[in-house]
Amino acid sequence: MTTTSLFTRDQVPALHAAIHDIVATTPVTDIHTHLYAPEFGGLLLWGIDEVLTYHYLIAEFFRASDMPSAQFWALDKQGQADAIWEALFIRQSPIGEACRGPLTVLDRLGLDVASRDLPQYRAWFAEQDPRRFLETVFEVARLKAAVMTNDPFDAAERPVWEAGYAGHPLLKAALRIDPLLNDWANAQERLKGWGYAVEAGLGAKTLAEVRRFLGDWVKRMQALYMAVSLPPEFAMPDKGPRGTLIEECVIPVAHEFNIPFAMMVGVRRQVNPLLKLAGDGVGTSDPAAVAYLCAKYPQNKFMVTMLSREDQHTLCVVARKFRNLLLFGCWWFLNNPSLIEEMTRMRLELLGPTVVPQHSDARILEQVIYKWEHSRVVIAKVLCDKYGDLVRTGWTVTRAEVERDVEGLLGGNFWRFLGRSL
Ligand code: FIX
Ligand code: ZN
Repeated sequence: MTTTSLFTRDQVPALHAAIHDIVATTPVTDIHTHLYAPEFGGLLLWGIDEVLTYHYLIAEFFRASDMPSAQFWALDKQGQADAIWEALFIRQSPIGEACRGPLTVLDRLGLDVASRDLPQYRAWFAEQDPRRFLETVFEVARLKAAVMTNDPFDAAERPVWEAGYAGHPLLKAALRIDPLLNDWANAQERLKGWGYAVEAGLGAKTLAEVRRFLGDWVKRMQALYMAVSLPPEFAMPDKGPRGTLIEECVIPVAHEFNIPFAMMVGVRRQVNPLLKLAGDGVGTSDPAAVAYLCAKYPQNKFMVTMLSREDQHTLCVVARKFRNLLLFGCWWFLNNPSLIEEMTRMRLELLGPTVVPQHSDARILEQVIYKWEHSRVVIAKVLCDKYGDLVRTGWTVTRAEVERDVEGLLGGNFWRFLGRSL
């Protein structure tokens, strides 16, 4: 089949086959992950014990097991992985999405899932070299690049940047500024310690110094965008520190460097602190805050994902009004086949192919294999319906047109929104 293949209303099965093939094979830019380049040492998580102790699985473990949380946290990584394997994979069937993930990973890496032989899986992973393995995993997942989450407030990460880390061909940087926008009192102390003349009150001199801080780190990281996660209460305008810092510092610096400001809205942190990283929850948010920023700053670019299912429709309508807004991903508790399908359908119906339907949010290297394979299948299913409806009107579709649209959905739209190419 060539790129000029033309599909008519009489060729829906062939069209569907082409869509599945194109979505499965088009290289992805994964625009939000928590992966790191190997130069960041232990920050790049990989291996079966990391895969099994992913915080999604830890949350599920505490539902399925009666082990006291203190006992679980006292175990070493391998002990935790053993406990999770036993509770979620052996004593019940691993039908949840977070459980299915590791099984897809093992199978696609060539391991025997049917054997249920965790020690054998461990032995296989122990033989891998992280640098080569990173490339292997990106090949298996068909990723051409992924964007990291880079936090200058992180004591483990910061020194790598300060030592002159020079970048990685597969992993790009994004400047994450949660501590600055969500905890100004502590951030101010940190900035002062790093030589920025900031005071608790947000006077003109302090705001200028915060802008200098942001600019320094955008340059140092060559950040593709700045990003923050925000609680359900996030509102704009806001006369408090967060609103002031966004309007007086983040917006002008983002404009100066021509990079988007990404807002991930709706996370209620530490609903159950006993679960540590697994203890965060969700609340509904107000997409009007996004509309306010898009309308007031038309020369700025915004990327937004919202965590609650309830906010998705209103957010789509906001995006219809503002070309400076790029919707992305099915974040966290939304990254399940049924919800990816619902959201992708709604977005394509309201916004056409002008969105980035998915990011992986991978924290552990191998997760990109399952997160992308599972999402690609759902995206293809939705696209089959959409292109099918199209040709049934009498419109014709070429393979090249589907390839063009899918390239955009799987990352091209992100690069064009940035005004850059990989
Ligand atoms: O804030 C974020 O970027 C979230 O994605 C993470 O903090 C969260 O823990 C996660 O891994 C969700 O998938
Ligand atoms: Zn994330």
